[in-house]
Amino acid sequence: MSRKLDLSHSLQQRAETFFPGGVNSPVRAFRAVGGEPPMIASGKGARMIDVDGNSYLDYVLSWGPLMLGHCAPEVVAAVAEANAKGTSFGASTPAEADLAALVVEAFPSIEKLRFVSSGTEATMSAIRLARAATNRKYIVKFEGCYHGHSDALLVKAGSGVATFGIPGSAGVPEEFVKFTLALPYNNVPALEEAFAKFKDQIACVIIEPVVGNMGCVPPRPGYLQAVRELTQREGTLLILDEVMTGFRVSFGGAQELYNIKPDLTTLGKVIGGGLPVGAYGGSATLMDQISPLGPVYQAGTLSGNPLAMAAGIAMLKTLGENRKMIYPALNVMAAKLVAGILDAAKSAGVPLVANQVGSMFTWFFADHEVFDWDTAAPCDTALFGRYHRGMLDRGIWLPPSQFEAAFLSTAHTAADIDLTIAAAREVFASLK
Ligand code: HOZ
Repeated sequence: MSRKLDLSHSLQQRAETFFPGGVNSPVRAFRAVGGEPPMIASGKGARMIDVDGNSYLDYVLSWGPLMLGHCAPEVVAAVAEANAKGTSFGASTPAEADLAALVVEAFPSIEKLRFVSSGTEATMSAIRLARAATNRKYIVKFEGCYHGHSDALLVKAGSGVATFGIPGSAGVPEEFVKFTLALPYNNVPALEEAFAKFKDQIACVIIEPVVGNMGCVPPRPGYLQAVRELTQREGTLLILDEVMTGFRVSFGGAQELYNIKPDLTTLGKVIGGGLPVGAYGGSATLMDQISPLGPVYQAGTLSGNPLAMAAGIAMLKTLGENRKMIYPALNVMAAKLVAGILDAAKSAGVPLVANQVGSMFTWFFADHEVFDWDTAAPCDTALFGRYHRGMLDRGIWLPPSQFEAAFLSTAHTAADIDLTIAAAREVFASLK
């Protein structure tokens, strides 16, 4: 079974003359799974079409933002309306506060926020604020968590850094990361030890409350509560990085799902409705330390961009108005998909385990529980690559890395789930 990819192939070759690896973000090059990365022509609902006319059922959804699928009519209409009025002004527009009001209502821990253009900017700025507010230098992150590509946060990171098996990034002087402590996820004693060793020196703990960037890895029961208690006890700020989980695992994010009140939250992906938006926010007291009210500088030409705000408002309004139906339905559908694929693997004798939180999930090619980076790393990535190629050949688009989460949208149907499980049965049978 193989698709025709002639046009994709020649366009990829052209792209390689312009971009490193032919891509503008490394994981898109499919290097970890092998095979040709198709060039996408369009998307509609749960499907994407490549330039050669092949259709794919999409479980990546632009790496999370597209909760309503591709070209959701509400989002398309809102962007078109905003577009007709002007694409960017470098001055404030009313839509910024409209989107902020929706965020603040959904996230009670956020009184004030700042819009930026990416998750990377959001986490980098939140950390700057945390250091300023505490007058401390050290930060704690967790192995396998990814918080964007700023220097201090690439240490033992997930996502592409994990996918390519590199410890961090070249070009980051060791002096720039000497205040970054990378600890194992889901491990309370390791955090206690760090607090004892760096007493009164840790500005913040930044964490993906449900990790998406080493594949989906949920917090063990009580873990986030322990992190919250320890940070509070030590005068350290807790930053929940909800770029992936915000408006995804629940309307109010992981902090609503697990009942955790962080000091700062970072958001992105879903809040931009598929356009580039990030945000960081927290109490008014903390956020008022940001320029021009306070001494912490952060700025952006396209921050609060009117098209992105319009897309975000349409997305959050639609999700908010239908949240009682959307989130439970996605959870049930995802559970059915996850169980169906596990069953298919079992029948074929392929070792596979899975993690799922709401509409975020990962199947790991392993026969042990995956709860941190040390348990994620030994998964059979070669087998994952063969599985990925087999599924793609059958029109199923999965994340091109063992260490990325897959997602569902409201555009996916029960028939899509059945079709995906049937495709997986064929692929698992061919893996022997
Ligand atoms: N931050 C996204 C989820 N891991 C990946 C996007 C990318 O690296 O292109």
